[in-house]
Amino acid sequence: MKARHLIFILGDQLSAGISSLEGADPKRDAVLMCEVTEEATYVRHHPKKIAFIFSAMRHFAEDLRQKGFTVDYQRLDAPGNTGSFTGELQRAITRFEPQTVRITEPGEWRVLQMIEAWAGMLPCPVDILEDTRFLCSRSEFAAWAKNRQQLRMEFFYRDMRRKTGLLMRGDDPEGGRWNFDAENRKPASPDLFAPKRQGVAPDDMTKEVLDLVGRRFKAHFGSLANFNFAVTAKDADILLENFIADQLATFGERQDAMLSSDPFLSHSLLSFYINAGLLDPLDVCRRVETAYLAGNAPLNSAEGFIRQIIGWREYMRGVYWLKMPDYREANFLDAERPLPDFYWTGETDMNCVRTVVSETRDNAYAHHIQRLMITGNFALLAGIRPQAVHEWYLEGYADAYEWVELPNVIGMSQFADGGFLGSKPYAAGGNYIHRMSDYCATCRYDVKKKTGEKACPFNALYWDFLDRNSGKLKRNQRLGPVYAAWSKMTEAQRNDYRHSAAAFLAKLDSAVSTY
Ligand code: FAD
Ligand code: DLZ
Ligand code: SF4
Repeated sequence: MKARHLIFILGDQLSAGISSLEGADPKRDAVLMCEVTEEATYVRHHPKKIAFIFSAMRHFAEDLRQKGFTVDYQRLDAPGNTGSFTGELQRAITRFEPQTVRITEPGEWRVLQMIEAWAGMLPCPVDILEDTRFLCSRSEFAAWAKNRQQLRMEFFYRDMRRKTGLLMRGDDPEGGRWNFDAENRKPASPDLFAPKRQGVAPDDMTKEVLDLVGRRFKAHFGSLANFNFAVTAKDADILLENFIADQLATFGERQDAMLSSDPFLSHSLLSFYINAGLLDPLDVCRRVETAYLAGNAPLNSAEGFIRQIIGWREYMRGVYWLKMPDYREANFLDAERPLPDFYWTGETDMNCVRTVVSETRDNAYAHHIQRLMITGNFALLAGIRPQAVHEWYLEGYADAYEWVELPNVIGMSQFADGGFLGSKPYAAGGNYIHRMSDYCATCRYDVKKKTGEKACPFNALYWDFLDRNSGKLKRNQRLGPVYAAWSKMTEAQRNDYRHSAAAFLAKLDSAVSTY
């Protein structure tokens, strides 16, 4: 078949309404989708993430065929698969001889560079279309950010509320406040009556993918066992409905809590589907708003949830495109320690870190506070190189694409951008973890002890981090009270912290990653 447009759909563009398909004509246009080694291995993605994407891609291709489209779908193990987007596109062009290639702008800077290079090497033009699944385009965000010395999510979020009308009463926010976070910082206890989380049993197409991924990506960190992700928009929608019915009401109050017996608490587990295109972010928010308006969820839950999506998610994307490519190399605190081996093995006596790493390995998921305040916080305090931390997150989570993962890691979690994205480092000692989780109760370390071999390592590391970085952080207004507390300590106390941290870090350095 000769095609008018060859429409190239990437693995995180699985939305029926994707801009590259707008106005497409099944009689005249063809679709290209391809599984390629380059995408699966440029970092060693978690096998569950690869399986999710491949299976969702195969199901999406089937849906397009049902709609009458010719879909050129190249499986990873298809004979002749070149293993790269560029190679697969070149092969497809010889088959379809299209007048133009159409593609929606990719999520990652790396892929955009690749696509922009196609213009000079292909026999036809390449149309790069805006990704209209985001509320705020790249240029709109750049205009918002222009002339601001500091960006703050909260102000951006208010604009997105006004733009969408979500939870608005005329010009005012529902409930008289923009943000109900103060009500969302409670610890949790196990909820024995919580409805069981529903997953989706793999169908034959998914089983075939699981077999392929199990064989090809054995060496990657992570387990394929108990794969139960939705791989179609229809099933993702059912999981969204379940979340709204069963968890949304308690989302707010349990948002910052961590429990050994419950890796998911009241979180939605929807980021995989939103990021890959199976769920539309604005539609998700509208349905949450409807549940609130119907009296099925309190405002602190609905507002908190909607803020994560139209606030944080959009803000992260905006910052990513504004700051790339330099953002990836940012290292404001000059942190140079390699990533410890236990980020891959989970073998550490720190119960909190062990739990989160093990859950990440098993589920390709950890919730926000686990990512921020356990594995992220530890890396920040220990001075791990931000780029190594970035790679770990990009590999470990099934929802990880650089546009959202990188600003969360480099900016929010590691403060490697020096405060461009957030106002202070998310650094905390053991007390915070003890207050928000039950991890400390069964830990070999004592969270109440400040220094010494038995003391919780987060305690001395916290003060040592502030001390080590005081030249760069001392003037940060939000850290004023902690630096005041540090200066009130006796020199002997301060030295105690320094020595304890040094002893711990020396042990850490003898166990660096060999993965
Ligand atoms: P919920 O807690 O139910 O939240 C609802 C939705 O809000 C999520 O599905 C997601 O779409 C959005 N959201 C919440 N927080 C954020 C945020 N900070 N940035 C962007 N969107 C947000 N999120 C990713 O999607 N991909 C990543 O690779 C990723 N890496 C992260 C790395 C670190 C160090 C940190 C601190 C956070 C990261 N996040 C990332 C944000 C957040 O942790 C996840 O979006 C969330 O845990 C996904 O689980 P959920 O769907 O159950 O979220
Ligand atoms: C993450 C990923 C993986 C593992 N594999 C593929 C693939 O084989 N084919 C594909 O089209 N997309 C894949 N993806 C998603 C891409 O990495 C993603 O589309 C780009 O990084 C742009 O965000
Ligand atoms: Fe983590 Fe410290 Fe608590 Fe152990 S005592 S679980 S290391 S915070």
